[in-house]
Amino acid sequence: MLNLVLFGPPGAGKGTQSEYLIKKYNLVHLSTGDLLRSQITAGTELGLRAKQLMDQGLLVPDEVVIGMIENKLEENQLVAGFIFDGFPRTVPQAVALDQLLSQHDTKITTMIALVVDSEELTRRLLLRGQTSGRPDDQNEELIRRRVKEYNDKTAPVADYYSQQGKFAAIDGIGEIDTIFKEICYQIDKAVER
Ligand code: B4P
Repeated sequence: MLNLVLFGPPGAGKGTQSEYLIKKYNLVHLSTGDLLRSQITAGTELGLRAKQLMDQGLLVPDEVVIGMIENKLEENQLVAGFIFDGFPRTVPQAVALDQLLSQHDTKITTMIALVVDSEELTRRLLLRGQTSGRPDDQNEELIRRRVKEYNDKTAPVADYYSQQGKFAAIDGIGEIDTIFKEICYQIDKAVER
């Protein structure tokens, strides 16, 4: 199986690149952000609790997102692989993911990190906020809080994969197609290892 973690701060291009990657490599796309937003739309209790945190630019509790991923792995047993988009966002989530994958006799192939500075992230997210209807994209202070949350809690996840020799960083500024080609190059290299 090919199991990718697509990593980076909010607005780095994870969702954007995932759309191309799932087609090229025939992967199942697991975006915890999308899964949480569908719970919010469905008006579930979990969705209501998550919305309160997401609207403040904060992460939702680890056990909530780990449970969602666990369910999705159960539902998709005979697939070519997964792309994890926006997950893991904390080291405990990364540890839980390794455990879940090993129960399914598989593991992470590599993590690809998209590197984008905070000014460009703010510009992109405010632009997306004009049409996305996402409350967390509509206010500069909130976007800065999301980036801070990323730097405090999520950035250490890169070290976790780096220590396993499964990490590649890519410049996330530039043409979407150029970035996609660089990601594919890094994936193909990791598969050959
Ligand atoms: P997510 O849905 O994961 O949202 P995101 O970080 O904003 O990234 P996204 O993938 O949507 O954006 P992209 O970079 O593609 O998370 C939302 C919230 O959910 C979190 O804040 C948190 O509260 C919660 N959550 C999710 N997962 C969690 C977890 N595991 N644990 C705890 N909480 C969790 O794109 C951004 C914009 O940039 C787009 O408009 C795109 O068009 C543009 N763009 C992309 N590439 C570009 C390029 N190369 N040049 C110019 N623009 C580009």
